[in-house]
Amino acid sequence: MALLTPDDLKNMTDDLVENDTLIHKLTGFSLDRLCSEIYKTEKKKEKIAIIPVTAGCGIIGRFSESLLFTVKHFGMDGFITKNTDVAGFYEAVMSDADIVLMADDLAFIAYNLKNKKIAHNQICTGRVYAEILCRSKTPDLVAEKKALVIGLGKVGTPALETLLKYGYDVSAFDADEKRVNDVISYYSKLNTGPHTDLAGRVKKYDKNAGEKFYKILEATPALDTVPENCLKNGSLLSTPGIPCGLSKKLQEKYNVMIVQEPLGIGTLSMLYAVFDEK
Ligand code: NAI
Ligand code: 2YC
Ligand code: MG
Repeated sequence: MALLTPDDLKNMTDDLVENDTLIHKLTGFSLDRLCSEIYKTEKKKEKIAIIPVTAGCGIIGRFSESLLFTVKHFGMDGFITKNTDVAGFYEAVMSDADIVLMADDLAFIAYNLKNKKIAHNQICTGRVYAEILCRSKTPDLVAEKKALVIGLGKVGTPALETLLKYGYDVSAFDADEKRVNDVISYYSKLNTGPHTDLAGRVKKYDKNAGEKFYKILEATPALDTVPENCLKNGSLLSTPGIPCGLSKKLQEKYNVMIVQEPLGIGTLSMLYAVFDEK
């Protein structure tokens, strides 16, 4: 499990504001409106408690503060509990919180105490970064219903699923060859029963074939995972991956637009996943 570091979060507030502006330009929706569209939910006046958790590798500097910034930036009522862990959960409930946000090294969740909805960061992150690709409206991007997904882990897999649900043809790549083969064979078996719409539209990405993409999703913890020969001028890279998988040099050479932010976009997706239906 790739854990954030305080250094990953040092520019998080600017990153979130800049990405919100880019997402609005690409999709016509600000990030909170986009999340409301995705989940068909709306915030009311929920009180959101952020509980620092000391388990495993312990508290990550700036993590709770970054969550609080995200909550407040989008106009919601939030606070960080004074206590950590179980005492923090007790404090949240006694403070009449509606939603708790808390993370150990294995899971970062949002739990709505009132409607009992629960959301997982990796699932919600994969979904929102893929939705941004699918809903991007600039002329070239709209025409192309195909995408390249690099990284088929706990974030990349929900992203792949989201692209398929939009009817995209997906080229999939992962450093783990077995993982790629498992994903390809899983979807090729879906040509019977209720999932025929997902069947066969996933193929193994071949770096040497030189196929180019306007829409690329990267969800790996590695550098330089996006190959130059997949890029078009003006490609859109939607990537939760930390660090960024595309070099600055290639980004500038191909005028690549990049949606990338270390925590807030995924967190807002989690919150809208647990809000009440509209
Ligand atoms: P994971 O470990 O479940 O999946 C990562 C996948 O990338 C694995 O299948 C691995 O084989 C593959 N991979 C590793 N190196 C590669 C390379 N050089 N080329 C191609 N594939 C490679 O990790 P998870 O949970 O899916 O997270 C992926 C990335 O997203 C991590 O960097 C994590 O820190 C980040 N993340 C970012 C969030 C955000 O809000 N920005 C939220 C959650 C995760
Ligand atoms: O400060 C705290 O409360 C820590 N227990 C938080 C630990 C978060 C560990 N997870 C991660 O760093 C990554 C993030 C990208 C979000 C999901 N996993
Ligand atoms: Mg994010």
